[in-house]
Amino acid sequence: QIQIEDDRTGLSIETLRRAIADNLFYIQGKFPAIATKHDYYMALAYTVRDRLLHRWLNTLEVYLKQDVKLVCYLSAEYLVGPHLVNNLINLGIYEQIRQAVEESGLNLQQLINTEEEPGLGNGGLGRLASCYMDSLASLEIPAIGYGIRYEFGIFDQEIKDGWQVEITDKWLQDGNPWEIARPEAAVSVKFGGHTESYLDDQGNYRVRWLPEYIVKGIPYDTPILGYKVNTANSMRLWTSEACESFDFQRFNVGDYYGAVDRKVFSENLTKVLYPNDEPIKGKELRLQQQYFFVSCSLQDMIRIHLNEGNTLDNFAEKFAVQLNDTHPSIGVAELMRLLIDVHYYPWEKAWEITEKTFGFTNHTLLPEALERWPLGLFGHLLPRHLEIIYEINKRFLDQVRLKYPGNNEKLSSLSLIDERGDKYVRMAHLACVGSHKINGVAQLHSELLKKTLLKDFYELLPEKFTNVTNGVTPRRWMVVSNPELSQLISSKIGENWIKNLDELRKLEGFIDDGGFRQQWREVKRKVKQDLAQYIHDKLGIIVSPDSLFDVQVKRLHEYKRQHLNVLHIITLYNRIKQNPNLDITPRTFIFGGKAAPGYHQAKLIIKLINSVGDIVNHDPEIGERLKVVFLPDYNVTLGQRVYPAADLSEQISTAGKEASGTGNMKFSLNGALTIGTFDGANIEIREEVGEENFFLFGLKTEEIDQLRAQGYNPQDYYNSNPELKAAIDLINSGFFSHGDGGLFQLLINSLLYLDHYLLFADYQSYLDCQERVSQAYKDQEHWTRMSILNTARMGKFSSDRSIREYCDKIWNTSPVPIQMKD
Ligand code: 26Q
Repeated sequence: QIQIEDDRTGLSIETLRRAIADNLFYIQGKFPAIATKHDYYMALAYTVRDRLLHRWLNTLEVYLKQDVKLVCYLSAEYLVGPHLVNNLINLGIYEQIRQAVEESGLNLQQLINTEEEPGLGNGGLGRLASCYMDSLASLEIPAIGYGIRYEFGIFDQEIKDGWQVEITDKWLQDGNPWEIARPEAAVSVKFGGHTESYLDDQGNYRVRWLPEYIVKGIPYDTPILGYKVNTANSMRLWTSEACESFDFQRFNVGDYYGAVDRKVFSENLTKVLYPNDEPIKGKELRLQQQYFFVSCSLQDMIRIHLNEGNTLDNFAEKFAVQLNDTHPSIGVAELMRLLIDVHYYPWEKAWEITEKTFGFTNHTLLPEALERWPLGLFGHLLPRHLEIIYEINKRFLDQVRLKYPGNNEKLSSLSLIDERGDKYVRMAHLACVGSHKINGVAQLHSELLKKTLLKDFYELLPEKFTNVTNGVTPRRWMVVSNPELSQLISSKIGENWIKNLDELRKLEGFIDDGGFRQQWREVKRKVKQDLAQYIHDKLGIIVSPDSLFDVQVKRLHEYKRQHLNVLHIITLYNRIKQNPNLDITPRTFIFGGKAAPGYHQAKLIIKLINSVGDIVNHDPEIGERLKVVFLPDYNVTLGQRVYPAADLSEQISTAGKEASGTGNMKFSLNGALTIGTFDGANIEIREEVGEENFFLFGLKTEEIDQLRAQGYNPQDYYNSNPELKAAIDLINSGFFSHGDGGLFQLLINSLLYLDHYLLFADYQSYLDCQERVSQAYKDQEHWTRMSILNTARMGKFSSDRSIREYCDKIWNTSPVPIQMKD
C-alpha cells in the first residue's frame, strides 16, 4: 500500500522539504533566487506551525467537549523567548527539520537565529510565566495564559560610550507567524464616566456604569505546546482597538478632533510595555492596561463558560484564576462587578465565587515595590470598581473589628485604602482579601511575607498562606539551550530526565568515572568557546575559554548588587598592580542586563562596569588574567547562550531582598557553581546541592536586622578596610573615567553615606569567598565533580514540580491527556 503524506502534517524529510518550498512560494510569495533569510525563516515557521495546529485544535476540542477545569494565568508579562527552536524540540522533530533544511541548501541554526524574540516582559516575573506555560502544557493541564499583546516590548539595549541607550523593540514589524487573531472573540471594555443606581422590574436595587469611553479588545492566540505530548494550550494576548460604536462619523458630528483623540487613545493602550520592574508612580496608562487585559480575560472566561451551557454558579469549579503579582489584581473587583451588575448575583454569592476563583502570587518583599494607586486617579478611571472596593473593604473591616475590637491600628494597617496621608488603593490588600490562597515564590520569601509585609493578613487569615518555590523549564533551559550537555546526560541516563528532572540524580552514579568527568569538561569548554566567539564577534574582546567564566546576568538593581561584583574586580586589579607577578586564577567577568530607563543609579552601574572593563581589558600588566565584558541587550535568546557557558553564577543580592531568583536555577542546572547570599531560592539550591558544593557568603537577614538596629555606618568599613578603601578611592579619583572624578560620585556617595544594600558590610566576606572559588577552580577534577553534582541535584527546580504544587495546593486541577484523532 502506498502512503501519501499530507504536506501539512507529514514528517518525512522529503515532505518537510517540500512543505518549506511550498510555504516560501505561497505564503512569502518568493522563489529561492530572491528569498531572504527571513523569508526562509517564515516558510520554516509556517511548516512547523502546521504540524502544531493539529494538536492545538485537537486540544481545544477536548477541552470544550469534556468541560474541563481551566487554569487561567493572568500575567501582564510573558517573556516567551524564540518559538521556533522550542517548538521543534517539543514536537520532537528537530532532527528531521534539520535535515530537510539542509537538503534545501540552508542552515537550521541560522534560520533559528533569524527569529525576533517576543520581549513582552521585564525579567523574572515574565519569564516565570512562560516557564509555567511550558510546564502546564507538558503536564497536560488545561490552561490559558492571558496577557497583553504589547506592540513594543522591552526596549533593545545598545551600549554607547559605556552608557545604556534604549531602542524601540519592533518585534512585530516583519510579521509574527506564531499567532492567530480571533476578531470574532473581541470584547468591549469601559473606562471612566460615572455610575447610577436604579430599581429593576422586580424592584431590586441595581447599579449601572455609564462609561466615558469604550475600547475594543481583540485576542491573538499563540499555541504553547507541551514536551512530547499532544497538549497545546493557548497564550491569549489582547490588543486594543477603537470601538466602531465610537466611530466619529456617527457619534461625533462636528467634533472630528475629539473623535480622533479617542481613536488614538484606544490604539495607544497596548502600544508599549512599561520597562520598569517595580511600580511607577501614578501612570494612568499603566492602570488602563492592567484593567483592560483583566476585563477582556474575565469576560472571555464567562463567555466560554456560558457557551458550554453552564450558569455562573459553578464558575469557581471550572476556572482557577492565578494573579501573577498584583498587576491583574483589579480582577477581584471586576469579577464582582460582572457577577453583580451584569449577571445579577447577590453580593454574598458573588463574593463566595470570587474568593474561590482567585489565587495570588506575591513576588516581592520590598515595601516600596507594593502597587498602590492614588484614589483620585483610580476613581476617575474605574468609578464602579472603587465603589465595589469600598464595599469589600467595609465588609472586610467588619470582620477585622470582630477579631480585634477597638484596635484602630489593625484597621488602618489592613484596610484596602491607605489613608495615612494622600489616599491610595492598596492592590496587594485587594488581592489578599479576594483570593483563597496567597503564595510567596521561595521558602524564605514566603516565611518573610508572613513575618513582615503581610504580617497582619497572616495573623487574620493564616490558612490562606502557602509557598510554591519557583522553577524553570528544563526544555528551554537545558535541551534547547545546551544540546551538547543534554546529549551527554542522555547518553548516560536516557532521556526521561527531560520530563522528570529528579532523574538527573542518576548522574551521581558516574561521578567517579574519570572518562565521564573528562567529557563533562569538554562540553563545558566547547560552549565556553562558543560564547568566547560571540563576545569576540560582538565586542572585539578576546577572552580565553580556559579562564573562569564568572557571570552575573539579570536586571540592573542596587539590591542585586552588580556593583559589589565590580568592587571585587577592582580589588583584584589593585592586587595585581601591587604585585605584578601575582599568581591568580584567570577570570572572565561577564555581565548582562537592562536598567529601567529612569533608574539613574542602575544606569551608572552599567557605565561603571564598562569603564572598569576599558581599563582592565587594555592594561598589558593584567594581560589575560582579568577580562570584563558587558554583553549588550541581555534577553532570553542571549540567556540561552550564557547559562551553559558559565562556571560561576553570581547571586549576590542583599539577604531578604530577592524574592526567589530563577537565573540561579538555570545556572546550576547547566553545571555552574553558585556564589551567593542567604537569599531567595539560593537557600534551597544550597540545601539540594549540598553546602560543600555552594559558595555561601554574607550577612543573613537576622544579622542585617541587628546591624541596622545598632546603627549601620558604611564609613566604618571604608575606614577600616584598606582594600575596600583603595577600590572606592580609585573610582573616585577618576581613574576609570578619564580623570573625571565626579562621574561616579552619586553612586559612591550613596555607598559611603547610606549603603542601603550593605555592600560594605558584605565586602570582606564576598572577597574571602571569591578567594575560595579561585582556589577551588585550580583543582579541575574536583571542580568538575561539584559541577556535575550541581546539575544532578537540580530536580527540585523544574517548573514541572512548581506547577504540580500549584495544581495540588491552589488550583485543584489534574491532567487531561489528549488523544489524537486521525
Ligand atoms: C508594576 C506597576 C507598574 C509598572 C511596573 C510594575 C512591575 C512590573 C514588573 C512591577 C514588578 C515587575 C517585575 C517583578 C519581578 O520580575 N520580580 C521577580 O519575580 C521573579 C519570579 O518570581 C523572582 O524570582 C524575583 O526574585 C523577583 O524579583
